[in-house]
Amino acid sequence: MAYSYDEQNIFAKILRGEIPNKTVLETDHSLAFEDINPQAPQHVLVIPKGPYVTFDHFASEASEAEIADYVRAVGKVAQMMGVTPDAGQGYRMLSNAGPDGHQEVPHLHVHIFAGAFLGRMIK
Ligand code: DGP
Repeated sequence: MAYSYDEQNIFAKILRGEIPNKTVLETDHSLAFEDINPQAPQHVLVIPKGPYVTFDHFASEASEAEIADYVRAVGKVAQMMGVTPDAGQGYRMLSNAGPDGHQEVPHLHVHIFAGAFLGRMIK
């Protein structure tokens, strides 16, 4: 499966520093920042720095170092948000992919929602 990555997507511009963002965490291969249109009291996006469109694209083409960094960044952000189930709260992770998944920005991102009871689905 060939994926074509659009270098002009908004998250690519954020990674190049062309658009500002409210950074929560930056690592060698990942960036986490606040969603511009929060759907919960806390809503953070975590993206890999590499040019990957979706999770399956990332999983098939990213290096072990990128994958390890990204998975750890996602978990670390939840811990930094202070919302882990161990802290008595909880969170939701979501990654939309492609047209049927209602993906608006074609650069892999995991949403982390928290800060309120989320019900069964919020997006
Ligand atoms: P999705 O539908 O999963 O592709 O969600 C894309 C998310 O990206 C959406 O929740 C809004 C967010 N978003 C779009 N443009 C910007 C931006 O310029 N800055 C930030 N921080 N978030 C953005």
